[in-house]
Amino acid sequence: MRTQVAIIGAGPSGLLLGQLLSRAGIANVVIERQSAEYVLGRIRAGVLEQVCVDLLDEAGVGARMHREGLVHGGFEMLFRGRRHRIDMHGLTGGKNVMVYGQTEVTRDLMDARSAAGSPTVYSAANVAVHDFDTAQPYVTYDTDGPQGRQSHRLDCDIIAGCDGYHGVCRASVPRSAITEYEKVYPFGWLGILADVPPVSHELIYANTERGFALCSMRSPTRSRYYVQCALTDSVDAWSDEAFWKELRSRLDPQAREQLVTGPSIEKSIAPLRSFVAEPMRFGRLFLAGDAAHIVPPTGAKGLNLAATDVKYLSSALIEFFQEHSSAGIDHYSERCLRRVWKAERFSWWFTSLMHRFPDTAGFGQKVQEAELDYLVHSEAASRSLAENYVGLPLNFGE
Ligand code: RFL
Ligand code: PHB
Repeated sequence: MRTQVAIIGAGPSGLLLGQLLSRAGIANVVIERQSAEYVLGRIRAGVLEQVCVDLLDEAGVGARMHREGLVHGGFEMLFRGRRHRIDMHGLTGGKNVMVYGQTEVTRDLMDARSAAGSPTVYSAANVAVHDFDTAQPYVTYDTDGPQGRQSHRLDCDIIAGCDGYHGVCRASVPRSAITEYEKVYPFGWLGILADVPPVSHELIYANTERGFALCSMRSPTRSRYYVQCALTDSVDAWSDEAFWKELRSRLDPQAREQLVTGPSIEKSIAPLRSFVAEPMRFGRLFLAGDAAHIVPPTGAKGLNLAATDVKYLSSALIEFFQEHSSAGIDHYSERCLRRVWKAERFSWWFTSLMHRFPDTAGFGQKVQEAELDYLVHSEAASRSLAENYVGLPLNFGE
């Protein structure tokens, strides 16, 4: 089999890239290790920047998002028992974010891909990328069918590594060609999804003596909540009752009263990590999204960064195939990394500000509260937070 772009991974990066390329008439095949149901079962991001919303529109998959997504013009910061609103809309000259789950984005992209008849291989085993330092790269993988296990080879011009943090693409690059920067945080997020109305119509980010908490949502009837937990905690040890009790203890009196609890429909623990691999291009192999970088979820930047990598990559590949120019692909890595590091900086800062660290005790908490007090009362500081939260423009600093 032959295609122009072999895309490894059917997460949001791979599916969005496939959609943008297909619309430009560039042939692509998506190869995914898991089944489609498994991919749709992962509960992850919930907040989309305007740039990401625009990209989903450009890809022709924005209709349901505009119908069902929730437009938010602000969010709340809770500390010392009181909430303070950050008026994103007012502070950024009219920008908002869209609350619409990654699961729904993925479903919309999968539906568009099958409607367009673009080939996708799910449940592919032993995916391997070859010869990407030449002009004839290829991908091999196995599938299970009625005749047993079959091996396949996909020849291509370009390989897009959209296979997430644990994928095969970055791992296939010689160690001497790649530099990795990493910071691991000494806590995780325990998250639950429940069919109960959200405690507030906007997100609440809470800094408390018991640790961080986040009140988010997926719809007017579905809530997503997180509490900071120890890395050694196991999901099974957290009953729903224990979760609700812990969340309630981290809220202000009004929210505590308004909190509606119910059985969880998903519960998981995510470790927090900052990670960047440089560069993001190795010959004919291009990394995009979590395959190249991870941010802690505090700033809601992961999916958004994946979307902007894909925008840069699709534009560069369209230029490559249609205008026979390699200017875009030559500039890809540098262009992405400038944006990536700004999001890394913001996510690290917001994480450091909002969480309880084991080694800083009372002093650290007091300094955080002083910074939060400054943040919500200084218009300049609030604007900087709002500007980063809604997302920097696609061509920022260019
Ligand atoms: P994904 O989503 O991990 O998809 C990669 C896909 O590649 C497949 N794969 C392979 N396929 C073939 N062969 C192999 N060898 C393969 N190895 C892996 C995987 O099965 C998978 O389907 O990466 P992608 O597409 O780059 O998307 C990135 C986003 O998923 C991620 O950045 C966000 O979820 C991060 N994130 C958030 N981002 C936001 O922008 N806003 C948020 O509000 C937000 N909240 C979050 C988050 C991530 C979280 N967790 C669980 C880490 C909240 C949480 C709790
Ligand atoms: C979510 O709704 O899952 C969510 C929202 C905001 C974040 C992280 C996660 O910062």
